[in-house]
Amino acid sequence: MKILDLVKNCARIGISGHENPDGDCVGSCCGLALFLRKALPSAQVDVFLESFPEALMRNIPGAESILFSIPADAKKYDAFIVLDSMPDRIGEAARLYEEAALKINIDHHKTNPGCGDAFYVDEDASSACELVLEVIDDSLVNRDIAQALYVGIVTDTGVFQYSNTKESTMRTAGRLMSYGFDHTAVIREVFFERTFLQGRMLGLSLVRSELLMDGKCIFCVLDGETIAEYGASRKDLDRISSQLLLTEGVDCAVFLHETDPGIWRGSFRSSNIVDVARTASLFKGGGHTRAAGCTIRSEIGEAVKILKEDIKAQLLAAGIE
Ligand SMILES: [Mn+2]
Repeated sequence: MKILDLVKNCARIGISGHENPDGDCVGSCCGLALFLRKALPSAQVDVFLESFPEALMRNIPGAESILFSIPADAKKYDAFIVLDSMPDRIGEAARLYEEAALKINIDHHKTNPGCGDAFYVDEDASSACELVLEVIDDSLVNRDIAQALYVGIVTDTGVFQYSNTKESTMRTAGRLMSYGFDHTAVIREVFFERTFLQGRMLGLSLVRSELLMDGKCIFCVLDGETIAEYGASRKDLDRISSQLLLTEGVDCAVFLHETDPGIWRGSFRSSNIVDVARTASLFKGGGHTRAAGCTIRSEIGEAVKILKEDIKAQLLAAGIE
């Protein structure tokens, strides 16, 4: 796919990505928007996203022009592009996608079958940003576009740590670095830095977690009351599952937290064996083999039982335990 072949005659182009946007989501949306504004100077290119951490705002060029709400009288778009997600996970922007004359979807989630009039889904890609770099024209890439896309690759590979990091990913990242942005600041601020409250919530989660299945699974459940006690909200609970997974001997990490009374967010990570996309799909969630998530609306005790049974079955099937 070359994106300009599809949208070169469009006067109004909308872009969005998934709810609770991460570095790959924001980076891919901004990288693509910066490119389209450069390639099609007379076109209007708008990006719609939910709010996201300040560190992404500072480190992703173009993020300052993102729209966080949809005007009631929003005109129809000639093309609407959904990145890093299926169109049903983009919140209110789904309406703009549905109304658009041309619907385009670019994603790297293996649970996405491909949506819209034109789609490019490659589950082997490290990130949506890597796919955006493939569909835009090399000759127009500049430092800002390179930095936006680099943030997404860094985020989704866990700074080149996860198994989705390939030789080609490193080459792509190297190519982006050659544009000369401050890559050390990007990695520190986007990936490693956390707020004081995020650190406290991580500490609390580690204390509250339990080891199961002969130490192969780590499990933590934080209810809404506990979260409120610390004055924390969803953004203060980012990346906890990845930290739990760093426990020696653990293959699968589960972090469940109550976002609203009776509604829970499940975040899953694994290192080698458990396919957590399968686990998340038990509650209509999705993601990747090694990183996935879901929303749980059923009784939590029962849900915990179902999750544990699935993980245990997968470990047993692999001859572990
Ligand atoms: Mn992604």
